[in-house]
Amino acid sequence: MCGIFAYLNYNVTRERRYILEVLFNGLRRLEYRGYDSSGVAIDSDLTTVEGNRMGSPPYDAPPPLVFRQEGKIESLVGSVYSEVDAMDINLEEPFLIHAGIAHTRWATHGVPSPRNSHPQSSGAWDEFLVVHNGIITNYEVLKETLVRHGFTFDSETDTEVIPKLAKFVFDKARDGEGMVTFSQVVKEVMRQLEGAYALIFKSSHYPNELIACKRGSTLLLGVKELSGETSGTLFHDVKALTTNGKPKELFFSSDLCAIVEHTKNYLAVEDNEVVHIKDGSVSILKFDYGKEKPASVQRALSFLEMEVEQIKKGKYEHFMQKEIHEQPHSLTTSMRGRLKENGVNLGGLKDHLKSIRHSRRIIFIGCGTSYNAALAARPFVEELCGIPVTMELASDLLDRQGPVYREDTAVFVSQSGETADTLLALEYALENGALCVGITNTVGSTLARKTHCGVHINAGCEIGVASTKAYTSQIVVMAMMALAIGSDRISSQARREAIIACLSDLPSKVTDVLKLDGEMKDLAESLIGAESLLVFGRGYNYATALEGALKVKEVALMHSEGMLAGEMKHGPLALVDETLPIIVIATRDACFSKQQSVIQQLHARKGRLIVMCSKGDASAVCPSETCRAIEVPQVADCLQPVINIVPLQLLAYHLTVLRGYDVDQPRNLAKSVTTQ
Ligand code: G6Q
Ligand code: GLU
Repeated sequence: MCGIFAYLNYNVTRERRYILEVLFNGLRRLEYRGYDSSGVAIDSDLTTVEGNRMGSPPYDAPPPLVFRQEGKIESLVGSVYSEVDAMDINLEEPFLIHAGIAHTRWATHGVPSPRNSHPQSSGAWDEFLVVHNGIITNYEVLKETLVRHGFTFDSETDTEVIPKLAKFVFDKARDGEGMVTFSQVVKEVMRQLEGAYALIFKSSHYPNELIACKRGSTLLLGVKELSGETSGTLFHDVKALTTNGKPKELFFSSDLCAIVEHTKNYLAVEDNEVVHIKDGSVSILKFDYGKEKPASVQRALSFLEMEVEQIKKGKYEHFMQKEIHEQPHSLTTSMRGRLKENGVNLGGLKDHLKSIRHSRRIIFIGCGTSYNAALAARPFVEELCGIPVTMELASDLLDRQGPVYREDTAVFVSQSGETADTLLALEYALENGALCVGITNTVGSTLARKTHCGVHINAGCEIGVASTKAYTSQIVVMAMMALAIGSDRISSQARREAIIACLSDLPSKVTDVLKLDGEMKDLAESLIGAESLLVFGRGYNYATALEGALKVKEVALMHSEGMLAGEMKHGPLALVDETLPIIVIATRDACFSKQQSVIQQLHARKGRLIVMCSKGDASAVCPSETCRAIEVPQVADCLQPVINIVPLQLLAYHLTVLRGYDVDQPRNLAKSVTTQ
């Protein structure tokens, strides 16, 4: 949800057009997260500005050019180029050093509109500009104070207090001692802000400098040296890397997806840090508000294990389609280096396995698809670990303030690692003393940083809002986690070995099940006009029913419900007639005969049946010729959910395309839900 991007070139000449394109591309990479408006700020020059503005600005450099637009990024791009043209600004003008900032906004305070878009400004002459991700909770108080000091506000955003506060602090300091550094200004602003945020500041008083800081929201810095390339080395000292005057490019982003095409050397900014780029060097100050003086910190750059191909569609039409089809590969990368013949090796968990084994219960906590993945994992975690597992939707745990104890292991599952509800539940579990384990796809995410230990699912960047490959990789990672926790139980050794053998074979089985693509498209055609869809599952595949229905709901915008088949007679049966399509998952496992009986009962009520069954079972499970079968390869019962979800993902995808909806950015949804 929403995104920040900034680009600073140092000692390397870049034309204004090039700079704009880097900023626009950064925004395009962030687009998948969801947004409603966008904006950029770049430098002008005196000649272009003086012809367009009245009076004499109180600046140390020409005021910047700020562009803001509601709607899609391409409408911002179009309007920037036509405004630039109208203002007669030279797009080929070269800059040896330049700092540009950009933003995609997901409105929290004030409707989506150009005036509420970011960068938000300190006022006339745009002396301070800010892009912001998050919410400032005390903005009303700050606004009142600033209004009393003569500031007037142009937007309805909470953000606008930030650049105005910066100007207030700057003016006051200048009137007093005369000199104040950019980081001193931001430090003072930060001291006054409450809430969760990631911010980037640009100011004409500090030309060619940028400041980034955060509390809560994610912010990453990418560093690209243009001579003496740094790639291949794992860690660098940021200061050493950036104080040598060599040409370089620096990027700030809320997401690694926008950085990877430029550099793989990055650093995750931490809470209460102020990262200052000046003269091509990066300095980091960490504020501890109990103490007067901030401490300067040295940080190492990390190396990003991500390929540029992951952020491109390649031969596919949509990211969701690409991500469904790359599951054999994503599952392979999730297991790479972790699966051994007689066990698994999860580096991020090994020091905590003993504590987990001693815990009184495991609590799975997540939202949406990640919750469903945990639900799919629950039966085998209970079986292999012998520890009771309870399930919590993060928002519900918080609403109830449900009991969490020191003896609990709380496992947080989140693709993005940034979902606000999940992170708040994490804070709650930490306060209550539980051992907190993170399962996430996002290296450097808040979840990865704040949990005691965890496992990255390594599924690669997931761009489609509808989670697909992350879901299957989450299940596989939780299977490996269960194998690791239960590895001291001699009685289940044979079962563990069988699961390990099946895991190795799983990518090829997923390749098989993907061959159903054409069949699922046919099925989607027959369902285009349906108003509703039910999916019945039980046991290992109760989660498959929920997740399949969620996929159809969120992208195809069709009402669909996943239901526990055991509950059918307790209500849902009343809905059954010859028009309502019902998918029953009846692959071979301990629940097979119960599902056969469900099929018979639905058939007896003339239900419009579609049955998912194991290969070769179609004639045995379909009670009539009108019943459609989806035959899938059979794998170990506990891993069957990884196979069974694939045809449902394909069905949701084709239904969406056929119904003419946006596959990758469904209506009203964002990839990471960073508000409660
Ligand atoms: C699923 C959606 C959504 C998502 C949740 C949790 O297709 O993307 O249900 O799974 O919003 O997100 P995280 O897994 O990032 O916490
Ligand atoms: N709260 C800010 C606004 O509404 C920022 C929202 C965002 O994160 O995009 O403008």
